[in-house]
Amino acid sequence: MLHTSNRADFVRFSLAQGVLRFGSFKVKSGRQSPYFFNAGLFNTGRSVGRLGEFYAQALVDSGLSFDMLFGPAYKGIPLSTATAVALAGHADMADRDIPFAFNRKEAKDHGEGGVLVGAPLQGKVVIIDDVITAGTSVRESVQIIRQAGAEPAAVLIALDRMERAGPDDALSAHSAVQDVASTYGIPVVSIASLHDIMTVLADDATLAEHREAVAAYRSRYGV
Ligand code: OMP
Repeated sequence: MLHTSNRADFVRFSLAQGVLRFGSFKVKSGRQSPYFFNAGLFNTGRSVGRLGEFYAQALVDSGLSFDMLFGPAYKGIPLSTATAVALAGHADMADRDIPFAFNRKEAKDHGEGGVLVGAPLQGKVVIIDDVITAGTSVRESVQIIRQAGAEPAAVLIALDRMERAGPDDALSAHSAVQDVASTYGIPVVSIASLHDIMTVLADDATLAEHREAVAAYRSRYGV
């Protein structure tokens, strides 16, 4: 199955690039996580090109209909660019040439001006990000897209950590990703998830030492 292999292949690729690491990491929520995914380490031409292909494949596999991409500053800028390039070369996209746009963090008062750069926001827009932690950047993107009269159609992320939001003594029943989907009424598509990381851990004997900590973290915080 192509879908499954795109997911597992992405986990293996992230491991090979040093983007996905096992160990002990304090994450934004304050939790001590046995793994960390640092998308900023896709930092060469070849690796960001391959990353774009993984995003493009996940979007095509989702079957969702869309007109363009939006990448929130800063991290979303190379992600949306690389994904648009990959979509242009994707066999299932026929002759479509997908436009993309991104925002500036600061509005310019000279030159072309404004906060938006790239193609005009119109139609069904896919927001591209790396990891959703609190959903702040998604909220801003949804506002920007709606203000332009366009329609947020989906959020496409690299990794869904599948963990419940909230403090330890009052864990939410939902993950940040599920909250984003229900708050805005749009699907969140991920290239891979914690589930796929665990599949690769189970398959790869060289990673056996990390299985227990990841499984324990998932049973404590997982959805
Ligand atoms: P936003 O702040 O919602 O854009 O989420 C990105 C944050 O997630 C960054 O602050 C990262 O430190 C964090 N993060 C990862 O990038 N990868 C992880 O595996 C876990 C986290 C996290 O802190 O939850």
